[in-house]
Amino acid sequence: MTFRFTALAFVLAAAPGVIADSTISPANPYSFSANVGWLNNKHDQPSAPAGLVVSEYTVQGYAYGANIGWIRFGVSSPANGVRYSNAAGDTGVNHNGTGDLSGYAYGANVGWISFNASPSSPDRPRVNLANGTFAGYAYGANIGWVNLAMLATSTISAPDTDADGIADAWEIEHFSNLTTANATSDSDGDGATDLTEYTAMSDPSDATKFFKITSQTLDAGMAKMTLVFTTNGARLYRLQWSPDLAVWVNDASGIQEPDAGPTTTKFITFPAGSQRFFRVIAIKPLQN
Ligand SMILES: [Ca+2]
Ligand SMILES: [Ca+2]
Ligand SMILES: [Ca+2]
Repeated sequence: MTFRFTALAFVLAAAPGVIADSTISPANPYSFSANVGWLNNKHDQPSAPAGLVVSEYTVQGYAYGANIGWIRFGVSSPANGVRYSNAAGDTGVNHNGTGDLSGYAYGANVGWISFNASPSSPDRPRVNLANGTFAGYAYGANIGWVNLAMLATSTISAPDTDADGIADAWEIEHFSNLTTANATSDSDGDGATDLTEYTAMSDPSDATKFFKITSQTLDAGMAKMTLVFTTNGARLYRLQWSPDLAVWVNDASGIQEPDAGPTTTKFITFPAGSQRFFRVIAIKPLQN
């Protein structure tokens, strides 16, 4: 009997979509300041934008406090099409893609509210990509600390006006336009399309970098395979095995967060058999 174990790296392409409403969870819309009370981050306005829209690159929209009125996180698109510079006329809250927030919100009655904190601070403002819950604090001189721990987003949006499956901000970040990259282009010629590189958050301009399994180690019991694969902190991962490349079975661990650093090590268990295939799927957080 021969045993064949093959490891593959796959990505799922997300369907293009337009986010027209707040991404904030209806059940968890509030943040809290001891000085001014509850802030509703999903408060609808008569006209767009309404509550907060958490995307891969920014947090846009408005929060509302009964005592202080509207707080603007970011309204128009960033000047560079990617993230706010937080220079005059280009202010807003940014998301680095891996959950950390930065930048400034502004309320006419309360002034600036800072989301900037040391990346190592346990109290830095951030969103958990696995479940959408916020954590940490923002700070304004006039309203004090704003506790984000009760707040959650249901989804993370990725505006895609040309509907090629690649977020506009990513296209502009890497190519400065919305036309170079599309669902079939492969700008660095590494065999991974630009859409695949976006979906896995690999570098579309470096042919040595693409989503791949870098090693596989079969346990002596023939029922456990340890895979090392390239990863990005802005993505989640699912391992699968197959007997025939037709039927794929999810690993019981479900969707998993990557390790810190450029690669992640996970294992998958499977029933004994003469032939087994394995793959890792990169998943856009809170989008699939
Ligand atoms: Ca696009
Ligand atoms: Ca490529
Ligand atoms: Ca590449």
